[in-house]
Formats: sequence, structure tokens, C-alpha cells
Amino acid sequence: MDTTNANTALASAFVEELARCGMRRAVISPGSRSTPLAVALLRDPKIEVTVIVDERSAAFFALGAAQATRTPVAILCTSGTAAANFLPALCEADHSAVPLLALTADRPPELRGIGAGQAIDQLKLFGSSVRWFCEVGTHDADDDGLLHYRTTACRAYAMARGDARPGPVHLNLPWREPLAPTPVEDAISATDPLALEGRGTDRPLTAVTPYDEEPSKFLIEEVAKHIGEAIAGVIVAGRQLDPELREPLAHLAREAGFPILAEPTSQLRCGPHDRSHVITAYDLLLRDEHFANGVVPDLVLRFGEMPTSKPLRAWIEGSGADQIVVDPLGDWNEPTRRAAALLRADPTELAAAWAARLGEERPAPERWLAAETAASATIEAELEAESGPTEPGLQIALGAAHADGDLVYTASSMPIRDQEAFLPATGADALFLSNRGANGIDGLISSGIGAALASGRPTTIVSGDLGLLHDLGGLAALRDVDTPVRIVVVNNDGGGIFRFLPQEPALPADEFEVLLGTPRGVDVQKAAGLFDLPHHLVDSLSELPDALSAGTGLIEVPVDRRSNVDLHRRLAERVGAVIADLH
Ligand SMILES: Cc1ncc(C[n+]2csc(CCOP(=O)(O)OP(=O)(O)O)c2C)c(N)n1
Ligand SMILES: [Mg+2]
Repeated sequence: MDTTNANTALASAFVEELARCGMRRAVISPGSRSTPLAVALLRDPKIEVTVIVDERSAAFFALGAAQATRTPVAILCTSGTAAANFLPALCEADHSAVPLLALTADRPPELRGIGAGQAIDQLKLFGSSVRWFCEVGTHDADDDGLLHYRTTACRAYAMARGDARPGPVHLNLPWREPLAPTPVEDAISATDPLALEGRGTDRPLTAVTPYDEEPSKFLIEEVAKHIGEAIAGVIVAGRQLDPELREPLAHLAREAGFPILAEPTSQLRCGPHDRSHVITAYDLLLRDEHFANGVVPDLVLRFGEMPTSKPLRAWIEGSGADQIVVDPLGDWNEPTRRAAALLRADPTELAAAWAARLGEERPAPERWLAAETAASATIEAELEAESGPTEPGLQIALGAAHADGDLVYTASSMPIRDQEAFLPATGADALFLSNRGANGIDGLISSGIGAALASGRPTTIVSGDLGLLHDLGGLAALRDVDTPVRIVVVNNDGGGIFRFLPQEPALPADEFEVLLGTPRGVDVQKAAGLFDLPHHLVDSLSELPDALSAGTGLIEVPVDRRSNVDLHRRLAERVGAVIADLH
């Protein structure tokens, strides 16, 4: 990495990753704004550079080179009409599936649209002709900035190479002064070796395997070896929809001696499979520093999306463990930006193949399992002592009620977090769904009813009160559904989730309530009346089973969002104290 100044560092880290991914050729058209990248490309010994003045010709030249070698080729230009001249070649690359990386330098946001010259709107300039567009942004040469440039390079290369169809991608890269490699003292503030150096000379920060339905022998054997050698490996299972993954993953966990930290929407927490290695309480357990430090993993095998739990994310990020992500959908499902590999292969096949390769069953992860048992018992006892319904307690009560064949659709506010933290592992063969892609609170009622209709399953929708308000009209669709749809409304009169954020202590109480608490006094009974639906008020969680078995209707669970934060803290503390006694 070139540490002359922040721009040289970011640009050279970026180019370093492209080269480590396998890029060998770049075509540069001259310009000032593109200097940081031009210099980095020219100075990288693995990359052969050709300079062509006309950007249109440069892009077509690169197109020919990429087509002949079937390897991504980068094209770099300065800002303004220079970038627009890439379009014809990118159209051709799109239609003929040729991998090109269009790198357009740009002015930073403060110099756009103010008559500063040579600045056109370059955002999504090539429209649907590119497989991926990314406004890379302006960054300091700190850990976050460098990891972002490195990971963006790996991702762009993988996107151009294609899964399965290669094609062009567009990265827009704004640069601030100095554009020349003039030395600036203390410009590099990064300290993390992964940000500074990446993964070493020949390996990209994140290697991406090409999609392969039948995982290759190499992939199976290499990773199985890695699993076999790991001393403190864990499996992390996040949202994915296929119940077929349960058996092979449970088998793999047993063979490897790894716990499965299972988010409910992974379908691994509940079901008839072997749940002996399933951990449900990881969110509370990992809030305890002593426990978290005692189980630092050396290998993380991740299936499905990254779970929501903040302590889990921080623990993975801080562990320095090799993280292998099975990501068959061709996404970039990697918010830590530290994964060693993204494997594009069928998760069920991979888990089964790895389990079969491992041979002897390894001892169970006793530390995790003992903590899980202690934590679950503690949480249950603490909640039983509560007089009225609570949000965590509701998840335990729901867990006892979920039955084989049920569908559970959970809101993206507190309910999904409480479900992750508190839903016990049970044998119920239920399907857990959520709208966690974009995390909106809109449309939950409609999505849940749509899922009920299409699946024919008895359904439980768990909504917040504002979530209900947002999609009140969605209740009208219930008239088309024959199976029971129980809509549990966690009524804490406002956005309970916001009380967990730093805004709560930072804002005066009245401002917090106006802007974030937003109590709306939703009358759930009247909402039910509007659609001629039964309404059940659950004053005690012991009434929940009856309300659920009454069939379609709104089940209102009144809770207090103010005391909820304290309850969460108390539960974490109690769990911390109990597991401390285990050591
Ligand atoms: C469409 C949309 N608007 C706004 C938000 C921001 N937001 C996240 S949670 C939340 C409050 C949700 O309140 P409620 O449904 O009552 O759930 P609770 O937080 O009380 O669990 C809001 C407004 C969002 N995620 N989606
Ligand atoms: Mg609410």
C-alpha cells in the first residue's frame, strides 16, 4: 500500500485487491481527477496498463482484451463527458457478457452541481447496462475506509466475473485534493492489519467462488480440513428459507463439535431436527464480556443472512476468526467486510459434504451448551416473576404455542429482535418469515396475510402497534384467507425500539417522544371492528394460548416500552451473573 497520502493509500489498497482477485490489465485515459487510481494501476507490478486518449476507444479496446482473455479488465477515466464515452462499449459488454470494470473518477459531492466545471451527474450514468453500480464515496485512510475500498474491489471483480453471466460494473470514485501523490503527514490513521495489508500477497481480502450447484471437491476438502483443524469453531445460521438445511447442518455441527447460533428465521432454531447443538441465547450470552472473550472463535461458518444481534456481529468482527460465508444467492451478504471467502454453492450440499468428510464425531461444545441451559432457565424464571405481559415474555409464550405447520411472520422492529433473543428452541416444525431485506415496518400485515393465503398455513403475525397502523388497510385481505391468521399486536404505544438507541439519553424527553417515541394511541379493538374481526386483549400471557386458538383475529398485548429497556438490561445482567458461576 502506498502511504504517501490518504488518496494514494485508498487507491493502492483498491488496486492491490483487484490484482489479488486476478485482474491483470487496465486501460487508462488521461485526466487529473483520476490520478490516484491511474498511479496505483501503473505502479502495480501485476497489472499491465495501456493508455488510450479517447475514452470511447479505450473502453472498446478493453472490451476486446476482456473478451479474448475472459478475465475482467478495468477502464479508468476522469470526470465529466470522459465517463459518458464509456457507454457504447459497456452496452456491448452487457449484451455480449464481457467482464469490464468501469472506474470513473468524480468530483466529491461538494463540488458537484455548482458550476465547478467538468462535473456531470455520474451516478448510475450507465443505467441498466451495468450489473452493479457503486458510488464508492469519499473516505479517510482509516480502518473503515481502507476495508471499504478493499471489499468494494473484491465485490466489483466478482460481479464483473459474473454469477453466472459476466458483464460490466460501474464504480464511481470521487477524490478530494491532493490528486497527485504528494506526501501528507499522518494521513493514514488505520491500524488494523487487515485494512492496511489485506490478507497478504496472493489472497484477496474476500475470495468469491464461482457459483457451483455441485460444490467442487477442492471446496469440500479444503474447508472440511479447516473445520477439522478449528479449535473453537461456530456455525452461525441467519435468515434463510429452506427447512432442508436443518438436518445436514445439525449433522455438521455434531461432527465438528460446533454450536449453531441459530436465528429463528434460519429455520434451525425450531423444528424436528437434532437441536442438541442449537444455541438460542447467544445475544444475551455475548453481552457478557467474560463469556464472549472465553469463546472467541477461530472459525465462523455462516449460513443465511447475518443475524440482527449486535453483540453477535461485534463478536464476530472483533474475533479475527476466519469467516466463511455460504452465500448461494450471489449477494454480498457480509456486513463485517472481513470474510475470508464467500462460497457460491448449495448450502445443503455443502453442509452434508463437509459433515461426511469429517469422520469422527468431536466432543460437544460444552461451554456453550452449559451457558445456553443456564441462560434459558434464568430468562424463563425472571420473566415468570413479572406481573403483566412483557415483550421478551411474549416470545416465550409464543414459542410454547407455535405448532407444526404454523407460519410465523415477525415485524422488523422489536419483535424480530426479541424473537432472536428469547424464542426458545422447540420441536415445532414452523416456518419463520420476516421482511428483513430492507427492514421496513410497512406492509407487515399484508405480507403475513399473503404468506398465509399462498401457503395455506395457520399463521401468526407479530406486529408492533405502529406497524399495524402503517398497514391497517392490509387487514382487508383477510377476507380471502381460510386458514387462521392471528395478528398479535405488541402494543407499547409507539416506537419501542427507539428507546434502545443513543438518541434516547441524548435528547430531552419531550423531543424524544415527539420525534421517535411517537405514541399514537392506536385503538386496536376499533381497528378490529373496522374489519369485523374478533379482538382479544391479553392482560396476562397465560391467556395467550386461548386467544391464539380462537382463530383469525387481532390479539392485543399491552406492554410498557419505558420499562422494557430496563427489563432487557436486567435479563442480560442476570444471565451474566448466572454464567459467571459456571466458569
Ligand atoms: C416504512 C418505515 N418507516 C419508518 C421506519 C423506521 N422505524 C423503525 S422501527 C419504527 C417504530 C416501530 O414501532 P412499532 O411498530 O410500534 O414497533 P416497536 O418499535 O414498538 O417494536 C420505525 C418508525 C421503518 N423501518 N420503516
Ligand atoms: Mg410499538
